[in-house]
Amino acid sequence: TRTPVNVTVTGAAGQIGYALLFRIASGHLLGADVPVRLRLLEITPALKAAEGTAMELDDCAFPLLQGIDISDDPNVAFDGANVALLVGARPRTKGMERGDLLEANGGIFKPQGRAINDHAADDVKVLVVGNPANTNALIAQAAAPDVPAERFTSMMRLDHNRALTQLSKKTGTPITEIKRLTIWGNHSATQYPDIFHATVAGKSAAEVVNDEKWLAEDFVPTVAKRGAAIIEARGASSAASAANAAIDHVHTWVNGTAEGDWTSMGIPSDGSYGVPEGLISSFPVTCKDGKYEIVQGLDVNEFSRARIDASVKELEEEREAVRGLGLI
Ligand code: NAX
Repeated sequence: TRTPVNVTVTGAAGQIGYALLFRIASGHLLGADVPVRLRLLEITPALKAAEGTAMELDDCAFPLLQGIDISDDPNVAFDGANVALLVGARPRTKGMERGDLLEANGGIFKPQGRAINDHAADDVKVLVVGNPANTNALIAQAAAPDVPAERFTSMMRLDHNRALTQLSKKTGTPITEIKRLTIWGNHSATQYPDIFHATVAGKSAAEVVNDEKWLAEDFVPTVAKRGAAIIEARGASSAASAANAAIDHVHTWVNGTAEGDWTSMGIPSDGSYGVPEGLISSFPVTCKDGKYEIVQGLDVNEFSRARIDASVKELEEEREAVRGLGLI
């Protein structure tokens, strides 16, 4: 029998946690033959709710689930973590300025980064879901100097999946026939979903669509504002789709991208495509053997350049703000 993989999930009692944990336990995160041990981190007042979710996990009798630990101490929850899913965050509430939001999240992600640094397994892979995800990932990464920076990633896969479906609907092509879509930049309304390198049933997506007005005025804003549209419709933010994207992100990172295709991940920039080094920004990446690489050599046209630059500028401003707050 294989040694179980330790998967730490923060914000385990929240709505994404509720959609995520059952899929991890049933083998969708790492594979149908990989046993897992769940380590749940919650704040003290939510421990009881986390225990309730753990009771339901027990009641599923998942063959792969080797145990569940619950804690309100990051040093305990990240102990031996091979995969860390940082979902819990401080949401923006009415009247809150960006500086307040970043500061409140710094209070969460800095100690968690430190705990990962001190207690996680050597091979730890970190995915930050909690918003502002890219900058929260930067804060955690900066607090973990002993962990290779590239292990800290942020979730852009929900945006990527949203873009896939919009393009699939527009072109009447199944999702499986769409390749090489890219999300660039920040997980925010400035993100840029790029179809200029994408293919639809083997043909250039931009040529198949052939409608720059749709691209600029429909596709890009629909993908970028989808989160708000879900809140408007559902009365609550995306949860099952976010959990699904977290599963996809880690599964792809561990098991690889398909030949000839790529995905989108928020990762520390190496300076590629003019994105300042160190910013955690979304890039087109291929994954193999548990490692990712930025897809190099893509032509970036004027339409794309302006939008990538705008999103990267926002990330730089967030980085400046957390620097000013002493969080990185
Ligand atoms: P919920 O409010 O339902 O759950 C969050 C949970 O985190 C709560 O149970 C809370 O007690 C816990 N928590 C708070 N501080 C914590 C800490 N210091 N340690 C451990 N747990 C802590 O939110 P939910 O809908 O689950 O969303 C979670 C986060 O995902 C939010 O920040 C949200 O903005 C973000 N999202 C990110 C997305 C992305 O694509 N990157 C998309 C979906 C989602 O909006």
